[in-house]
Amino acid sequence: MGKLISNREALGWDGWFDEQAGLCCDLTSTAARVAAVDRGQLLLLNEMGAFRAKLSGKYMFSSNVSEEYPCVGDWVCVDKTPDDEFGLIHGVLGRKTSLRRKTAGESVEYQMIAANMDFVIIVQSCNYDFNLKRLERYLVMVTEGGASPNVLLTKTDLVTAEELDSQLAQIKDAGITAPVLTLSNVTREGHDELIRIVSPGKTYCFVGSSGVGKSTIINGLVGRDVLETKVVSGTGEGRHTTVRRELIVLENGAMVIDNPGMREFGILNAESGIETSFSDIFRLASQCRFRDCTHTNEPGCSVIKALDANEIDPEHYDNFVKLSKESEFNQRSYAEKRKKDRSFGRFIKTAKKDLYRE
Ligand SMILES: Nc1nc2c(ncn2[C@@H]2O[C@H](COP(=O)(O)OP(=O)(O)OP(=O)(O)O)[C@@H](O)[C@H]2O)c(=O)[nH]1
Ligand SMILES: [Mg+2]
Ligand SMILES: [Zn+2]
Repeated sequence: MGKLISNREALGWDGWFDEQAGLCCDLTSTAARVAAVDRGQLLLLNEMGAFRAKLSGKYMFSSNVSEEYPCVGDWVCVDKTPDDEFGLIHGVLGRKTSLRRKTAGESVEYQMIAANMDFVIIVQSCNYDFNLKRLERYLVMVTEGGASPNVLLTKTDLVTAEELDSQLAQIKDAGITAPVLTLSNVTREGHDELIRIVSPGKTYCFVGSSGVGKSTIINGLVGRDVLETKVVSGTGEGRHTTVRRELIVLENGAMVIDNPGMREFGILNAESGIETSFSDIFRLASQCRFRDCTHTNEPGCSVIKALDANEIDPEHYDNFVKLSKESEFNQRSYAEKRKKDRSFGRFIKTAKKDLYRE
């Protein structure tokens, strides 16, 4: 993180955050960007440099869902004098964009992955990891969070030109309009194009399965091995080399966020993301007979009509139905859980009142 930061704008700050700061920071505190979150302490960056900070007790008590805690890429209000070893964080500024997923397993909670990135680079390796359904799932969540998605296919040295072409054609046929890049960290083909794309002051978040080459790409952008990388088995199973998310400022002033590989990427409340990623289906849906048509078995459904006429790809349609159902189901469970949490909160409050009245 050798790059000297001249001002907050260099870290992605703009007028939008001025407004957010007005809502949560007092005059004595300064803003800083979260570069890493470790157990109990955070690494922050601002024009004073890199420094460590902790959450104030008050902030910890007032926040009860994990989404409210600062994550990589967040802007926070922090108090720190030159004598303090740690800064003290009082608040998290509103997020301009975010990337979050449903936590693994049964629970219905969001897990923040990163915040305030301009672009999310969805990385798939073309030798074993290429999967159109998973790509669509990522695209839904990225779009939902407000950042622009890019697709990056790695390890092109391990497949034939025909295989690569077929994958590119599949992406195009699925109606995916996000820019697609291809790259090999071995032959370095495609590297210059990636370097040309990353601009100063912008933040790029790299996501994808374990072993697809995320950290290798970032090392390539930095120009030296700042991140650990490891050889993976043929299928990429069972290993996670990167264990923490980290924001790195490149020599040219662009910022990149490395992430641990993701196995599961559950979606929650992603209607507008689904609408963007499946815009062809949504266009047809506006002509369905019923406004609440689920496009599965209703009469007068123009989506099913197009499917029967072979105008939309059956797999694309199946994935649309699956993601819509998953999003709706998770959203319903989430709403129920929040309701329960709230009534539990009220119960605690009345219990406390009763206690003090005695
Ligand atoms: N053949 C080939 N190997 C690559 C390429 N890119 C990365 N690798 C290798 O793939 C392995 C995994 O790369 P990493 O960069 O650690 O993968 P990662 O996505 O960061 O993995 P996690 O940190 O576990 O999420 C390493 O041995 C890399 O050297 C590539 O373009 N071609
Ligand atoms: Mg890694
Ligand atoms: Zn319909």
